[in-house]
Amino acid sequence: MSTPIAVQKRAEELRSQLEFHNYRYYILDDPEISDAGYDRLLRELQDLEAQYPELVSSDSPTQRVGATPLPSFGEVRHAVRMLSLENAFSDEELREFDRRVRDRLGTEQVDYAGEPKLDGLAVSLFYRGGTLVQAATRGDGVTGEDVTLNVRTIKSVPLRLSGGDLPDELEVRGEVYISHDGFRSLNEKALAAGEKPFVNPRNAAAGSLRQLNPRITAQRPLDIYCYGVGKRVGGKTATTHSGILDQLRDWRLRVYPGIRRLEGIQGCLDYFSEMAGKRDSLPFDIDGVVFKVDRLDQQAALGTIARAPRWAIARKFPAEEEQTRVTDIDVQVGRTGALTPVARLEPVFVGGVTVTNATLHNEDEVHRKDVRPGDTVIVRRAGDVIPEIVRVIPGKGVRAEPFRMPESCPVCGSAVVRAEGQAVSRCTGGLYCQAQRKEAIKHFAARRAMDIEGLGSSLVDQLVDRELVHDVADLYALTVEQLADLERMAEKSAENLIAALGKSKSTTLARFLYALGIREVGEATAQSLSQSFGTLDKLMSADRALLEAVPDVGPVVASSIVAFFAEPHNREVIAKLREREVHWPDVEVAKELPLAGKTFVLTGTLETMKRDELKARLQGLGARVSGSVSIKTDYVVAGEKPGSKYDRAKELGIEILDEKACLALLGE
Ligand code: D41
Repeated sequence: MSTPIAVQKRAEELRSQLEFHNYRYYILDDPEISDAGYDRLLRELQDLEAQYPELVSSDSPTQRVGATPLPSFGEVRHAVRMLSLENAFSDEELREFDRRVRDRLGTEQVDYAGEPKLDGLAVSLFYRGGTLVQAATRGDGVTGEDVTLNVRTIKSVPLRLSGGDLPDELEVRGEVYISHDGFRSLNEKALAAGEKPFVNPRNAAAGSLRQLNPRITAQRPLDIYCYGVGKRVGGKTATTHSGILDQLRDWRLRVYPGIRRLEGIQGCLDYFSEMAGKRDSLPFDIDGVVFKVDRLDQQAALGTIARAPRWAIARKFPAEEEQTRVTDIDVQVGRTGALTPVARLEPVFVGGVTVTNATLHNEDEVHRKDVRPGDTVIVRRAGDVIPEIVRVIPGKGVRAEPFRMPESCPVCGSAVVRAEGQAVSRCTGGLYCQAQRKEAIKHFAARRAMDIEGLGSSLVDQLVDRELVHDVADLYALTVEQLADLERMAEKSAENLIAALGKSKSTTLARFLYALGIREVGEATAQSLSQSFGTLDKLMSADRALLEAVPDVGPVVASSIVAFFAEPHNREVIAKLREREVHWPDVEVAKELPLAGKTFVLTGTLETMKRDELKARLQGLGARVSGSVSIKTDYVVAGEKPGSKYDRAKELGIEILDEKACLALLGE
């Protein structure tokens, strides 16, 4: 049975439409039809081909993914040798290249084409009569591997060329790569499937292209940019490299849009700076820029030495990844007490600078990468990002012990704790630790804490830097003379500050607790604690269970409080504060909290505080705060623009308090 002419025609029509839409989507990145529209066309063609199998041709869009895995790759001898590129690692080396080119050509200025150097794999695509018939890796330049079935699965590789002046035979060269997005999603999938992730996009591209099963390759986000032509028979030849690239584009091959003609060496230097600036924002890895003499007659005159053309050079960026050795792992303490492990490295030039340290972020990160002193590691520094250890290179011989977070702070010796479920380890000596001094003092002096007027941030910096103050208690030993000596401090303001310090000594337990800067203890919690314990000594000797009985205090807050007061350094500073007459009245602890048994509902926007804050304070006094109004509700607190809860309260005849009335209830 022969295929009806009308069917043959329709199949041909569908193929060119599909090729065209593929081109719009994958090459121009500007689709004309929806994915569903594309699928409809594809399905129609698949149906026709199923009905009339003799219609199927190898360049049909239905035939991208081959069915059967190969036993191994065949060898391909390149019709024209695939040359390699010489490298220039500095502007000076690039200038020397240009000088050599001009000397040989005997001209004053040579024009170049500049293009990014993609960090992927070089391949050659062989088209006969406009149809892709073979694809090969570069291999050693003379012979490569036959990866035709795999390359056919790359959507941006046309199975059929289109356009005018098509050569009878055309060997296109290009770079197969995986974009950053593609790499990320590929590795997410690998991790989800419990497989080992790829170390970088280049390795992922190489691994994907060298799959014996093209069905696997078809699922990899491979892409291509074409940068040149090898063998060519027939068709009209361009006279410049940029002209060739224009032809490739016309034939629907994918060519990088930012390739430019450059005038002389200055053009090259400018283009290099431009691309260096763009490097981090490009959606794929590049490791440099390639410059090629643009005129083909000049290329021919220059010729080739050894394995590289005299008319092209790669100006390489500094590598973003290098190998070095970890000499030690130190632990740094941040100004809020967070401990950060830092790898000390044998100096290595990477990403354009010499790197001697790399952060390891936290304990889990060190263990995940299993970095130990003495290890050889890959260090990465991309753009302005801080250097990182990518991975350890397994070595021979005995390794150091696995890293362990110190149990005491390397700065002040206080105990180190790591809260449950958190990645950070922290020094608990918040009041004492030199690393946290400035932050602790600034917080202590804040308006809502001890309210020391005039003790601002820069003044604290000066006091600490000049070693006049080591901890918050030292503030109360300062003299007018000492203060008047500081920058931007007159006698009068020094006197004012001393007066403010004096005034701040008389405070409340809640303020004092908040001022200590205990982690997780904000104003509302400090209130709650003060109400529940009444005295500092009772609070300091409370255990976790007792603390957790306080409204608004959960296990994390309780542990943080226990750890803070367990640290002798903190207790010393507190004792010193009391010796220097910081005092507060004891708080009367109601047998039963004043609002115990009362249920509140909050609605609308409050003027003086956040709803959560009011909620915490009400809870501190024993109240229950509910989200909905019912007959069990005792009070509804209504702020600005109250919602339906307000109407409901009115309906049920429940007492409605405005903000002021509520604060009065809180004793303010
Ligand atoms: O982007 C690239 N990786 C790239 C590689 C490029 N843009 N141009 C290239 N040009 C050549 C010559 C000049 C030799 C035709 C290349 C390569 N070669 C190349 N890729 C791998 C080895 C050589």
